[in-house]
Formats: sequence, C-alpha cells, structure tokens
Amino acid sequence: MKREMIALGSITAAAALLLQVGYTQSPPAPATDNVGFPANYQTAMQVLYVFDRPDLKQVRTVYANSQAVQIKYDEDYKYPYGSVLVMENWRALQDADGNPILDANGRYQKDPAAAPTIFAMRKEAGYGAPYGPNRTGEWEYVAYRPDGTYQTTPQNSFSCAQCHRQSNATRDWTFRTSQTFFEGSGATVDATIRNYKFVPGELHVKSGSFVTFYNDDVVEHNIVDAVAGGSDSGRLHAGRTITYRFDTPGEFNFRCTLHQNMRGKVVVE
Ligand code: HEC
Ligand SMILES: [Cu+2]
Repeated sequence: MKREMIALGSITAAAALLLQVGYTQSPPAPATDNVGFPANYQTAMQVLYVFDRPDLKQVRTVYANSQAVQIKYDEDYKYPYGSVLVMENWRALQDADGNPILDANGRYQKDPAAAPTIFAMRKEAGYGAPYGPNRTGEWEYVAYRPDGTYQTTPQNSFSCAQCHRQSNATRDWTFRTSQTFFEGSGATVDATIRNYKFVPGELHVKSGSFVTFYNDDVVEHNIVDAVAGGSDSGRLHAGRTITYRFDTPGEFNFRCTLHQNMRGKVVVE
C-alpha cells in the first residue's frame, strides 16, 4: 500500500488532507510469472553491454538471448517475439573509502563476495496488457535472486514498466541496448564532446588515472595529441567512448582535427 502523492494546485487544504489520508491500490500488473528465471544466462546468452553505474557503484551486465541479439539498429528497431533481456546488477569491488577499484581497462569489477540481482524482461505476442496504462509494448518484467526467488514479483513489476516508459516505442522500451550499435563502452564518463566542444575543456587528474571521453554529439569528432606524432583516436562517431590512461605528469593538449578550434587539455599531477 502506498500513500497517494498529489500536486496541491488549487484544491483547498481540507480537501488535500482528505486526499492525503486516502490510500490507493498498486497499479495493475501480471498476476503470474510469464518471464521465467533465466538460470543459465551467463553461459547461454550473449553480452550486449556492460555499464558501470557510478551512483549505485554497480556493474550492470546486460545479456540477450538468441532472439534478442538479432536486432539491428535502424530508425525503428523491434525485438522479435521470444526475446529475453537480462540485466545482472552486481556490487562493484570497492576500497576502504568506498571507491570502486578499477581493473586494467579502467572498468568496475564485480565484488566476488556479493550476490547479483537478475532483472529480466521477455517479449511475446500479447504480453504486457496487464500493465494497463503503464504498458510498454509486449514486454513483461520480473527480477530474481540467483537462487530463482523473487526480488520483484510479477505483481510488483508495474514499477519496472512505469520506469521503462521513460524510454519509447522507437527503442522498443529499452534504454541502453543501442550501446552495442554505437560502441559506447559503458565506462563512467569523465569528459564529453558536445556541440563541437570538449566538456570540460580542462581536466586535472592524478597520474595513473583513466579518462573516458564520450562523444555526446551528433557528428564524428577525434582526439588528436597537439604534439606531432602523438596519439590519435581516429574518428569517433556519435555515441562512442574512448578511454585513456595517463601515467606521466605534465600537460597534454589535444584537439579535434575535423573541426577548427576544438581544443582540450588534461593536466596530470
Ligand atoms: C527507475 C527506472 C527503472 C526501473 C524501476 C527499472 N528499470 Fe530497467 N533499466 C532502467 C535503465 C535506465 C536501464 C539502462 C541501464 C542503466 O542506466 O542503469 C535499464 C535497463 C534494463 C535492462 C537492460 C536493457 C535496457 O533497457 O538497456 C533490463 C533487462 C531491465 N532494465 C529490466 C528491468 C526490470 C525487470 C525491472 C523491474 C524489476 C526494471 N528494469 C526496473 C531503468 C529502470
Ligand atoms: Cu570535432
């Protein structure tokens, strides 16, 4: 049972009080589990993308079954019936201060002492109707623990549908599955390229740090060392990320050679 939240607007204080104490029922959701526990997802399914969630300090690995991996990017992509997407949420290995300990590629690592939660969504013909106003196409959702018990029951999975409505039908109600098309690595982002600008234009890091750039623009850019013969990222299309490791103290000036006056700097301390 959840207390109803209302925007007060123009209603009177007395009416607001009445509404506040009124309770509402949970939004509609499927009564039975039509998704099914994906017991062997780690071996039977393919990794679509790995996303490091800095706020939750989690490694999120998204797997797709053989139907779901078939989709190709175009303006309006649709997962075939029988598609199952699994997102494994795993606590990131952390140091004593709670900072994620990065691997050799600058990525979060799974904490071997932790157990994951397994979020699953399945698409079949006619699925999803029980969600009523929160329906997201023909997908149904459930979350499990590794032993197959429920983290989120079918009855409570309206919360999944409600949030996935923030995606849209064009992306078939998924969020980051396009990372695979655009080669976004899912590493936490330190700097972006946006509207023909490096944001921020100057970064200060300790030596040994990883810096991930994400092209959050609509066109290609590159990252080329201002010193002749230095590193060159090659063309980075929209949505792509690239990670560098800075070991030597000093100033590294770089630019985009495709656009005049696009410059940035990393200062290694
Ligand atoms: C608060 C919003 C929210 C809720 C609630 C939510 N999701 Fe998601 N889900 C996301 C976002 C955003 C992503 C992309 C990864 C990220 O940003 O962490 C995602 C990704 C996924 C993916 C991987 C495919 C994709 O869309 O990229 C699956 C599978 C998934 N969610 C299932 C579920 C299930 C099952 C539930 C309910 C138990 C659920 N989600 C609840 C927001 C949500
Ligand atoms: Cu550029």
